[in-house]
Amino acid sequence: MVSTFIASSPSSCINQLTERHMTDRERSRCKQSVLFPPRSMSPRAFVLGVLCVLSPVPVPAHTHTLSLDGKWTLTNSNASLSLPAQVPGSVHTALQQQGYIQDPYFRFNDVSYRWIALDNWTYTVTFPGSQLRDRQKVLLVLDGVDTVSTVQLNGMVVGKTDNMFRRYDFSIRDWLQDGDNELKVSLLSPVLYASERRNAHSAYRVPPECPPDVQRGECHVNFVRKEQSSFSWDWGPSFPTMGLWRGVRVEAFDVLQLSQLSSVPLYNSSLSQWTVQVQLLVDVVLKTSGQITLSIPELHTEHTFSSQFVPGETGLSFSVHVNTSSQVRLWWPNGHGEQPFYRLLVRGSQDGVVILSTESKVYFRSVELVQEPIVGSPGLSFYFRINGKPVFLKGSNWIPAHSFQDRVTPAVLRNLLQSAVDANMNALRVWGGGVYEQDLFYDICDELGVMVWQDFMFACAMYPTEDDFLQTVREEVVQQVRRLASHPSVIIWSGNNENEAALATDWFNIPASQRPTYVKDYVTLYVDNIRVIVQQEDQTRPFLVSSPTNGAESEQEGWVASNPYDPLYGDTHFYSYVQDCWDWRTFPRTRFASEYGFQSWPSFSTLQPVSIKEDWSYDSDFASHRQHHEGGNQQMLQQAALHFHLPSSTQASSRFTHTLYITQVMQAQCVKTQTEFYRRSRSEIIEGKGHTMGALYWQLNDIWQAPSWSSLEFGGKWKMLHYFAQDFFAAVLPVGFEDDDTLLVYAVSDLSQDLQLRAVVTVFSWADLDPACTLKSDLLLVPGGSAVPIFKQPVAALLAGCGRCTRLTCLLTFPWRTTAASKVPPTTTSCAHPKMLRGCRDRTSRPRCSRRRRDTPSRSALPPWLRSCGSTWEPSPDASAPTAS
Ligand code: BMA
Repeated sequence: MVSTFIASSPSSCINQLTERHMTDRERSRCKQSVLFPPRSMSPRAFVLGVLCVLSPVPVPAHTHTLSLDGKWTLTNSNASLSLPAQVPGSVHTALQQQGYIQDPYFRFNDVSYRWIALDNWTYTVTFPGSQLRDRQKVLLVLDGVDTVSTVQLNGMVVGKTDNMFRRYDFSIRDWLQDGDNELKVSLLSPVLYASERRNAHSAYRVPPECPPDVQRGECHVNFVRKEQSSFSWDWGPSFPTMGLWRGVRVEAFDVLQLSQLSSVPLYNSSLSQWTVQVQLLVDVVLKTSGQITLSIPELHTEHTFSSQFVPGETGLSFSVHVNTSSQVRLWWPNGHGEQPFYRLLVRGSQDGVVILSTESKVYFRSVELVQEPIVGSPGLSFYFRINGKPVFLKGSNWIPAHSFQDRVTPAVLRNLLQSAVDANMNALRVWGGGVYEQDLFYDICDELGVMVWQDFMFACAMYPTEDDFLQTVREEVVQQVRRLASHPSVIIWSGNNENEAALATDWFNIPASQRPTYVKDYVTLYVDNIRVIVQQEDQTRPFLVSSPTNGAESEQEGWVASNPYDPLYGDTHFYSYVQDCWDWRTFPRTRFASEYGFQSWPSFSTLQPVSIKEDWSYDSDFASHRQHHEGGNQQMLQQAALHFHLPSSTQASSRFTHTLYITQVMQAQCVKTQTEFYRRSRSEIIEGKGHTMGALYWQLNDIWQAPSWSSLEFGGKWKMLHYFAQDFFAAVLPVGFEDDDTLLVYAVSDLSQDLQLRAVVTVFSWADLDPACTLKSDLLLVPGGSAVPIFKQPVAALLAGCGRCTRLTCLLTFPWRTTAASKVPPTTTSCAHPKMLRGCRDRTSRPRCSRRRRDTPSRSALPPWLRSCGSTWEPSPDASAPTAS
């Protein structure tokens, strides 16, 4: 007997009707759902069933899929609460939607609603069993359970879950009834479960036991395979979520079905040929044989393979050699080219009958992580070559966009990722304390040319290595690599966030005698398990064990380097809140800066909906409650005070909003200084250090309305930093800085082609918008992908040559003259901290400052804090004083 299955999600849908039985409307709806799969589909729609075939070939049988997404019932442990709940969804969201709780983000509700995650909750739904039991195999597929649960069908336990990052398939045919079937997913409190697991691990502790008090979080999250930041983080609240956070469905089939399709391109430079490695994961019920045809029509490539299907879950691998006479268009990161894709068609047949048919996108790009000796420098390089071209990674770090993942809509994702691209970013690191993002995240990154540094979800902790823990992690890693491998945006896998550093620099006061135990656990988890699996599953991408790490050098040192922050190797994370951030000498001249940053507050319009009038002061309980980084609010003021006069309005609400604003000014200027330092260090080796090839600041987005290192506020609004990023990540950038009382201007170019550039330094008095003088360099060659000094002059001589200029009375701007059409942002530098400046008038004298000659730079080209005067400052319209509501 021959049977057909229709390919796995997202490009399949199910049913019990053949296409012949479909109405035109159903057929068209079906085709649409293949192209644009709905977020959820009601059980009724699925009971009706729609047959989707991607080819017009007659189909004798098929997979029958019944979606269980939609309305379920949610009950707490003593049944005092019972309410409708949406799947996919979470307990918190359901309680809020049904009016049992307020907005969890309002004021102190994270603490008020702590009880939710201390209770156990059960999701229940019923579904019809008819037509499912006729099939040879029936699977209950749970795409994401958060987290620890027992799954029962008609009172029988059919499976258990303990990992929110895995898909679970449970065989349920034997427990199905013809009529209604009751499915129950009983979730344990993750907080209580974590505590039990910790208590069971008595031989030695697995730190940290709990987060710092300032985070108001829960303990032992490292014992549960769930979003680590859901028990609180230094930028986020504690909402230990529970729920069915991804889809649920029943799949019934007779012979086989495809559960996964992935494809990765490999380039053979000696043959100048691309090969696409295609992997099909097939769930086979009955032994059968057939033919698989893989084709990329646009590249005139088609290969047919004979296959044996043996019962069980089988991985089938095929190498599709692309026709060498076809011109392959490559996928490039944003700013380096386009992001074209090709259609890969997969067709399975037996005796001329289609038994499998699906398609996916295939992109062509190669990636190498280059770690090799550098002339004139000890250590090793650390940079990415994409399609053979060294690329400087410009971007930031991504954290979960909401505590409740069901609230991360396609619009939210698209808005945040578009903002990254609008700020000239080409890379994001999906940080290891959050979640492996949903498919759409990577689809958008593919489309926009955003490279993804993908961490595995382990952060800032030691982890247990019991067999069951390792086993669930192994399954998680296999599944995630297979799910994400086809995305060209993903350019590197990385084992964890900061766990090598935590061990190497002893964050957790581990006694020296016990250190070998922890190093052994570390190597067991990240090297012997995760690394081995990733390298088996994906030979096309580099794997790093941690971030920060010394990379190849860490490996030499037994995977835990003595100093994983060494600027001569690998990547670094660097934070310093106390030193003057305008002094670039305080920054490490690293090979690759994967984290650095400064906090700021979000704007008042973002805070207002989750606060009330009494919260609107910098020393309110609310202001300290939302600050989860010890001393953070004071650090921001101290850093701002190094450069600016702090707000001193006697009106409390104005003082508050002005203070929010000044923290954003401080943050923007600090991150700009640091990023410009990294970008101008790409071509130099100074005192053995340099060749910096990446600047990913911490952090892109926010999880709630609170102070953090982000450049985008919760809700997507741009902080001042994000506007600055648009400039400091521009493809061609002038960087001005002082070294030993000498002004230097560097030209940084990420372009492929060479440029002819002339630096034009214009000196202004703070008292007047007419330039005091202008100096020009010769026209100089700036090679593509380089940073070169193009202007150098002692500051004293430069200012003295400009009439009555002094450090305190004048500022410098660098508009550019370039032979290329590329947009170059104007850059401005002050020779002194604004609070010390002389000559700039306060607001009452502003009319005088509006005089401007036509050929002088526009006032709006200056950063906002320079647009106003140094002795005072002016908030943006956003930061206007609040009105009480
Ligand atoms: C880094 C990150 C996060 C943290 C950030 C700011 O270490 O990996 O853990 O939120 O610093 O402290």
